[in-house]
Amino acid sequence: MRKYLFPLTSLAMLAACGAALADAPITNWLQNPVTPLAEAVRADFWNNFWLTLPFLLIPQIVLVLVIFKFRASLGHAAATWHENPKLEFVWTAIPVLTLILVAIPAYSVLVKMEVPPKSDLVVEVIGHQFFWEYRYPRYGVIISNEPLVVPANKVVTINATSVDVIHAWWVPAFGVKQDANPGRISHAWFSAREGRYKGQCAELCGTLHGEMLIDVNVLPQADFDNWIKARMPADTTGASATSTSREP
Ligand SMILES: [Cu+2]
Repeated sequence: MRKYLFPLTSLAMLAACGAALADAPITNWLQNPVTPLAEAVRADFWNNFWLTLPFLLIPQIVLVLVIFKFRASLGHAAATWHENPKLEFVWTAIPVLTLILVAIPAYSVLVKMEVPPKSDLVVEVIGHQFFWEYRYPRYGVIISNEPLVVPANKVVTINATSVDVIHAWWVPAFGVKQDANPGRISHAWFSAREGRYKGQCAELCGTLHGEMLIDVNVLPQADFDNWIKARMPADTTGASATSTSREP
């Protein structure tokens, strides 16, 4: 009985881990995507997961089988042969092919991220130690230390920068994580479904880095128009505030 103790304990531990994971909602470790970009990132994640999973499983399974099947106590002598060009060719070609299958869709997601479509709204995101400032240049509105408000299902372009050190504007549900560098403007974009979303500065920027939280309220267009009108400086409220017209 004692010789089965180790394999049996291992199996019991594996089963316990499996049961614990099966109960945990997947959103605990990967937030649900609410933008086309985040959906593309998620699809790419699963593509890579399934493509690379066999490389983890097959060698481990073969290793365990070989250890048991060819063990010395069954009378097996150690193998003395080496080199097998055919086998080496196959186990080089399969990873190369897999890497190509990983790279092609990943590159197309990268291009999608880097090249924003024509934007409906431009927001300037400015990182400070230790808060976020948001500017809506089209409306002359500047806010800080409060949620970013944007219209739903519209292309929002983020121009990110910083006044001090490197920060990063990260909202997982949007599939957006963009560095905000001092002296440089970097770009990101999203088109989100209605809702409230959370994020966090993703670049260690000092003692209160952990307090640089991000809240985004994605409102229906009409609600966004009302919100922005209420925030506009008095001398510009007479101007047209229809945010559906496209930004240059
Ligand atoms: Cu930070």
